[in-house]
Amino acid sequence: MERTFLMVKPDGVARGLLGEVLRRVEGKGLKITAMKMLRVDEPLGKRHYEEHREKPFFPGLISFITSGPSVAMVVEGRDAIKVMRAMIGKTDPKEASPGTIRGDFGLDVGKNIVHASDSKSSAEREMALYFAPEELLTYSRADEPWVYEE
Ligand code: IDP
Ligand code: MG
Repeated sequence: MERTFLMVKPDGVARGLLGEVLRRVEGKGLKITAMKMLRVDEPLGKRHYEEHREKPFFPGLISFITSGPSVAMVVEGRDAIKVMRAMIGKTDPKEASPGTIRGDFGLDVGKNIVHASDSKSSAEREMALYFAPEELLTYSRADEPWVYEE
C-alpha cells in the first residue's frame, strides 16, 4: 500500500466541493487515514510550494493558498500517488480531462481546487509538513476484499 498527500485548496472549500472530492476518493476505494481543516499560513504555504519559489506565479500562489481554509488529507491505497494524480487531472483545468476533478470543476490554473503529491518523495515531505506521525490512523475498510484482488 502507498500513501499520498491530498489537499482541497481554499477555492474547493469555498465552492462547497469538499464532499464531491471525498466522494470520489472514497468511491475509488482509497482510504483516508488522516484529515484536517486548517488555514495554511505564509510560512507553511512557502514550504509546501518551495519548489516554485522562483516562479513568477509564486507570490500569487502563496496569497491564494493562505486565503481561506483548506482540507489536508492522507490517502492510502494501491498505487495511491499515481491514482490520485490521475483523478485530479492536469494542472491547468482547461487541459484536464473531463472526469477528473480539475477537468470537471475548474477553468483557471490558479484556481484548480486540489493538490496531490506527484512522487514518493513529495508525498513523504508533504505528509510530514501537515501531519505528525501519530495523526496517521490505521483501520480497515469493510469493502477492502471487494476492491483488491489480493
Ligand atoms: P500541480 O498542482 O499539478 O502539481 P505544479 O506545477 O506543482 O502543479 O504547480 C503548483 C500549483 O501552482 C498549481 O496547482 C497551481 O495552483 C499553481 N500554478 C502552477 N502553474 C501556474 C501558472 O502558470 N500560473 C498560476 N498558477 C500556477
Ligand atoms: Mg506539484
